[in-house]
Amino acid sequence: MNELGRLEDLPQAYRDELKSLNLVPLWPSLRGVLPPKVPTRQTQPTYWAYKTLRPLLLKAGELTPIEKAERRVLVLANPGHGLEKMQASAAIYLGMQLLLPGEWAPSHRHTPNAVRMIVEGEGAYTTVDGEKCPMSRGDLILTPTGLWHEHGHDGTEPVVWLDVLDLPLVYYMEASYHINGQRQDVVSGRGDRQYIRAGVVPTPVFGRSQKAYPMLRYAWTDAKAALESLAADDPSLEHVQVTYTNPETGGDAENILGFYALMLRPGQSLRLPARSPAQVFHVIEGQVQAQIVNSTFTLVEADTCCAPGYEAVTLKNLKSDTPSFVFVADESPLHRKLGVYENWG
Ligand code: 1HN
Repeated sequence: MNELGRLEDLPQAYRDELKSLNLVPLWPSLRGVLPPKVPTRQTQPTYWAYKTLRPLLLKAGELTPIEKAERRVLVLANPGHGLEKMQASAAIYLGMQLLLPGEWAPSHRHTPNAVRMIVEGEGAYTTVDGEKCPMSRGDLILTPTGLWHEHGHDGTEPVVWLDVLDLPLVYYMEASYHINGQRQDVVSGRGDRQYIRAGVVPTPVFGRSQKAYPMLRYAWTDAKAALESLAADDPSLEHVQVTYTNPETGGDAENILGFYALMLRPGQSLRLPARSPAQVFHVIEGQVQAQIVNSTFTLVEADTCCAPGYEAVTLKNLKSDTPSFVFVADESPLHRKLGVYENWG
């Protein structure tokens, strides 16, 4: 390939004059911003074990009262981006949040979209846009951009969930901000009850929901039943996966990140093709080995890992007699909207 001129090749006086005028020559940096064939990725394959993270999160519960935290979270940060950037990938933020019995995380709304995947504990709930959503292990709860949300806990044990946000992207766009609010009044009507069966949606006077996000809670019992039914329907089906969708539009549940649940049959090894979006894997049930570039991670329940884009990933169910279930988050909706989505096989 043709070697391009370096900054040092230019006379110092010329460089100084450019700099004083806020001008930069492109050619010394061209290969950096536009590398040949494969993008440069700071996202490293990274693994976070729940067993090691959990005691530190509970310790945060002792060290920092909820009033001093608003949201008590340990961020799962990718060292490739620098820990202080608090990103798992270019567009994905991950955090493990702890809410103790009786605690209250006050109402606010913000521009980044969030979802929560409930990891542990019963009795907590989040109120989103007036809808009180109970939290149980494996449930997915949306808090899309702009909707008020707050968390409460009427139970007796700590509750932990995984937050997945598009914060890094929205922050990069200089579009990230929040507004604090009042405690919400809980309204009647719950999307997880209204949209109880796929293919059959409520039609009041043959109209449709006016809500941009008609379904906010996706119970794990329902997602798991869908996966089991899909697997039983076709024993030869390799990729037993469901996408969390907006039941009114059939599109992705949120605008920027995509969310999926994947079932690995007993002993199954599944190769996911190299696609442009980065991905996150979180084991809801079972035990899974993830092969990502040169790393091999063994994930037990509640463990999480991430993979850079443009790399194939192989997931293996380490359970030989039971299925394993994985929650997946990725950047597909973003890549598709931007027109940069690719599947390299
Ligand atoms: C947020 O609002 C929550 O509402 C959790 O629970 C994590 C991380 C960054 C920015 C906002 C929440 C967050 C967050």
